[in-house]
Amino acid sequence: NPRLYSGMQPSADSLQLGNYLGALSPWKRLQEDHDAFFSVVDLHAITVPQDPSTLREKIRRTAAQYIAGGISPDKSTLYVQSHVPAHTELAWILNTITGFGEAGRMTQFKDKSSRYGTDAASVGLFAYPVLMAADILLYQTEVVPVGDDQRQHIELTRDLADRFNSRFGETFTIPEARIGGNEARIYDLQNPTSKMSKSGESPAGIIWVLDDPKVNAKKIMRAVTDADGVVAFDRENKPGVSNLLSIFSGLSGRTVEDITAAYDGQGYGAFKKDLAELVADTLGPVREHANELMADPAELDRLLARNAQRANEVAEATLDTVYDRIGLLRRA
Ligand code: AQP
Repeated sequence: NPRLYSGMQPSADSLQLGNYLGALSPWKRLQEDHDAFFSVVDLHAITVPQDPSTLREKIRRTAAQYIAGGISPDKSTLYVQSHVPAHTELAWILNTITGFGEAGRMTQFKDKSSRYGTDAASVGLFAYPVLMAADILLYQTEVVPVGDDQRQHIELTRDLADRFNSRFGETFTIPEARIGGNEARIYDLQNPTSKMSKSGESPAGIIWVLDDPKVNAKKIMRAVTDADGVVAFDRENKPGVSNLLSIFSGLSGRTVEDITAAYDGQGYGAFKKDLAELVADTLGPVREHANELMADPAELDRLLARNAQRANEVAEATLDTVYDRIGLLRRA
């Protein structure tokens, strides 16, 4: 089976609906016919300030949501990034072949550093995409399923792999991004032109996977729409309704055309009510299962340790080749 890698940051108490639709649900499908590695990227999360007293809990909660969302720790390798030291070791090496200007062009860095201010933005935040390249390349990954916002980072990963291969000899597989349809970019419910994000600012605009299903249903009912009352997909002129259609389609597996036809001439009320139910019915069981897993952290830690062992074996093999290619003296 083709090798697949992806990950998410444990940067909040819960994942948000964009993480669920743009990443977790495609992962679940893809693990069936891929040799999949899914990591909780804790080292990425600390590129912006995290509270040490809650970070550990967030790491476990993220892993629990992977499992509750359908990732099988027997079929797939599900582990915590920092449990595999090769990620940081390879990242350092890739840093040395990454251009300063090249890294500076990453739009995610520009967005996040403007939020924190240039002085508060760390070198780690700047190097974030290089660590991500290391994550992917260590596993000789062929397929990287990510949301649309990660397109530029995958391009950089491909460039770095290609550069390394031509400078030092064939070492890395060149990975391909697998980006979904409409559901690959979910927007904030209150501000439907900016992406839904764990670090987003509007509490009413973010659907949290682990939130009370009733609260999530209410947020859908209150989502921003427009005055014309027609359920139609038009990202430019009807960003709110289009976003709700993406969510509906992503959760139900129905096409946008099918959904717009079903609500033709009915206004937004019935459409929102059905979507609110769909969101609550989909995320409710994920929340319950995640809470069950969280109730036994020792068992969760054991599972993560077992999976990290497998990840380490694959990652160390790549790192050995890398050290050899660049002429380092590998520790005996
Ligand atoms: N709004 C979104 N729509 C579709 N996909 C999304 N993803 C994130 N937001 C959306 C996808 O989720 C995966 C993991 O993301 P991450 O946790 O590594 O970091 P992120 O992309 O920066 O996600 P957030 O929620 O916005 O986190 P913060 O606020 O901490 O930066 C990726 O595959 C991403 O595409």
